[in-house]
Amino acid sequence: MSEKKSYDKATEEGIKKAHSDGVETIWDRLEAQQPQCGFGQLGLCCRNCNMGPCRIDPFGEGPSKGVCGATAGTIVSRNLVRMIAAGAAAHGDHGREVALVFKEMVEGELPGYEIKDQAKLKAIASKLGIDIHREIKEIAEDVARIALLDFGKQDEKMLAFANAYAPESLKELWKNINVAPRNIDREITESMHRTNMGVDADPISLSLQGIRTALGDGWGGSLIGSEFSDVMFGTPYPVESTANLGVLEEDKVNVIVHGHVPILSEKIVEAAEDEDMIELAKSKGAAGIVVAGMCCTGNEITMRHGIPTAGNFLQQELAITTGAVDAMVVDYQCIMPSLVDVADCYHTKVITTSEKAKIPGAEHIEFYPQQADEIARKIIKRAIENYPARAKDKIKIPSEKMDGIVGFSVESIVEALGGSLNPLLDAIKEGTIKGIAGIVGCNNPKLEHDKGHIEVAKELIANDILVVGTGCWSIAAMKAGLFKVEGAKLAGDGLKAVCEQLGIPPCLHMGSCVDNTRILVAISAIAEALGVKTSDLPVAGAAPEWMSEKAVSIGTYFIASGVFTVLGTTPPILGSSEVVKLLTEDVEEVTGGKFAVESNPHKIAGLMLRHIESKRAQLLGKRG
Ligand code: BF8
Ligand code: SF4
Repeated sequence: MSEKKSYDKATEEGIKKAHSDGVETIWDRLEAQQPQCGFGQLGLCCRNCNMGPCRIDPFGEGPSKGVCGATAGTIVSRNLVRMIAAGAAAHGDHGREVALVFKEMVEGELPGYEIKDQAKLKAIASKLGIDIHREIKEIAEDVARIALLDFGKQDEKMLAFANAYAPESLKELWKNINVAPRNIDREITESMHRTNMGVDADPISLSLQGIRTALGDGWGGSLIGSEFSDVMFGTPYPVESTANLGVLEEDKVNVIVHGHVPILSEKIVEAAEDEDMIELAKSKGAAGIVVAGMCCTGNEITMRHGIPTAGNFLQQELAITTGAVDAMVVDYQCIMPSLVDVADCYHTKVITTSEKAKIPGAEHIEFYPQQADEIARKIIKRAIENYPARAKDKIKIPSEKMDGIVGFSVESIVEALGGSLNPLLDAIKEGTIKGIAGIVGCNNPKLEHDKGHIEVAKELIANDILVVGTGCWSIAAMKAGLFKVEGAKLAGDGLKAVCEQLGIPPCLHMGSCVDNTRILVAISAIAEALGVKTSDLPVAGAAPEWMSEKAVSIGTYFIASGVFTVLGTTPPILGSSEVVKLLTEDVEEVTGGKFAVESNPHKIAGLMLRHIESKRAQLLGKRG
């Protein structure tokens, strides 16, 4: 556990406020959990059947096998595959929801939604081999059908989306080692089947299924989520935004949207702009309405509309402790059940909206896309009505907030480069930009909040590495000023010159966690343009503060797509040297990517830099 809780002043202030108000936070609960279970940390406990729970003694003194005979390697790899399956399920279910809303919209059943980006729809259709010289509705129907089939088709062929988006070299590799994902849901189901008592016991075969499941996420579930969101809500283009708890305003109704899916948050943003809602807020004594995002649904609405972001994962409780949040509206994923306990000490209404994610003590207003506008207005109204219930003496909003530019989709990056990737490729060849790093993922109270995210990014840009990223990293980067064009002053001379010429920041916000697929798409396009494999590129990834099972799936699809990826917190695999060796060494010979585990930000950056330098040298050598 880290001594200092956060790198971010607003968060430190929030923690102090929580303590003085007698509110328990995530850091208190982490402390109460110490020491955490050693077997669990090593991945050595199994409760997959009721002959157990079983645990393996890592010191070789106690049992070396579970009741059924499962070894450390079997148990660790089974647990890992289940983590991947859960993460892929979260992303896949999100992607499915977006695709289903899209389908119903196309069928004319959802008046609240529309196709905002026809060009993007046609681009997706072209990739899928669909005839685009037809009515938009016909194209949309075909795209929706193919996407939904990727969740349910029963043949052995690769997902249509993976097949359409992944470079040939990767597809060939996946076929050769039999990890090409066939059906997003099937891979998750098969992972659960194989890890069930008495099925797959081989760490290698289990890990390969983990890879196949993760690929079904990155090149399937998440990709579908991102692409359909772009079609319905618009492909992101650079827009100015603001981040940190200081975006909340004392004299306005503050509504935080927290979670992941843009289906609801987009509508909340719209409803809050309605004249009659603003009038209603004024009638209650408020000067207006602020909608602010949190976590990835925050990323979704900031990148498309510049809506401010109140904070990342570890700031969710603290937002409520400002005493100024009138409603915290959540959909699903990364929402701490503790929010209702925190809200109990203030006036805040925690409103759950998804049938899939209810929290005891929260108010549930179920969201149906059929009545999207009506329900969004109802929620905003609820927040407005709650405004007069504030306890004035409990309100204290940290002043910190930072502006920056967000919303760099692949399309907008190409546009910023003047229509093709060539200027970027030239800069990489010349060495003005030495390589590209993706930094992604969560916060974790085991580490100093935001520190890894910011320090790794700063060190990389200082070494002329262009940094792109998503998720809670991007909120940390924004708060630290790394999304400002002036942030380029922290970059090395080469990167600085490129940023100044293009008017872009040195770190580019590519969206939410499902939008990691934008990074996959970008590196695939670069590899194809250079005529090399993704694993030949001067590219590296890191998740310095990850905590979610989704991050395990993300990391796994990156290494299976040829990217060297550093994990900042240790995954529960150290109980099996066989599994550790497989994922941090042997896999590289097969996919070209592998994991490293390192928590020190300076060392994380060092590992990434070394990898990028060596790939650069090889690439330039190869290309003569
Ligand atoms: O999907 S980075 S804490 S909010 S899991 Fe969650 Fe992690 Fe944040 Fe986004 Ni992603
Ligand atoms: Fe124990 Fe085997 Fe059952 Fe796991 S599957 S709980 S190791 S008996």
